[in-house]
Amino acid sequence: MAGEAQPDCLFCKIVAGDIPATVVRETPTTIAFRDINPQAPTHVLVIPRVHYANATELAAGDPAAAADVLREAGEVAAQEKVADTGYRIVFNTGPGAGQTVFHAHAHVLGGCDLQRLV
Ligand code: IU
Repeated sequence: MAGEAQPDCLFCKIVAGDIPATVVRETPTTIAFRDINPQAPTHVLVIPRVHYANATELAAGDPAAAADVLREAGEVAAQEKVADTGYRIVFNTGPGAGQTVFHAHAHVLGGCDLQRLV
């Protein structure tokens, strides 16, 4: 059922504590942890505890959790001290956009000059 943990989902396993992650923030609805393959000095993933395949499905199925993810992305930026210099929030959506883990997540990137794509 939509929103329920998926046994084969790596991020559901992080939520369950079955796979380790370097957690930087937690709320009742979200977890933020460092990306294992950082693309910037600050590269943190913010995930909802509920399982949806991507950000669009999360927003449709659980808008409050989607808002929590976005709010937490800003809190991560502040905590990582990249809020003043600027940061990027990225939701890769679909394999063609580079999504490899199909549990909604925001990439929070900062701490360097980020290449401008859009
Ligand atoms: P993507 O938007 O689906 O491509 O992002 C998935 C990210 O999850 C990617 O940057 C990985 O480095 C990262 N990641 C992680 O931080 N920890 C993990 O255990 C796994 C992937 I699997």
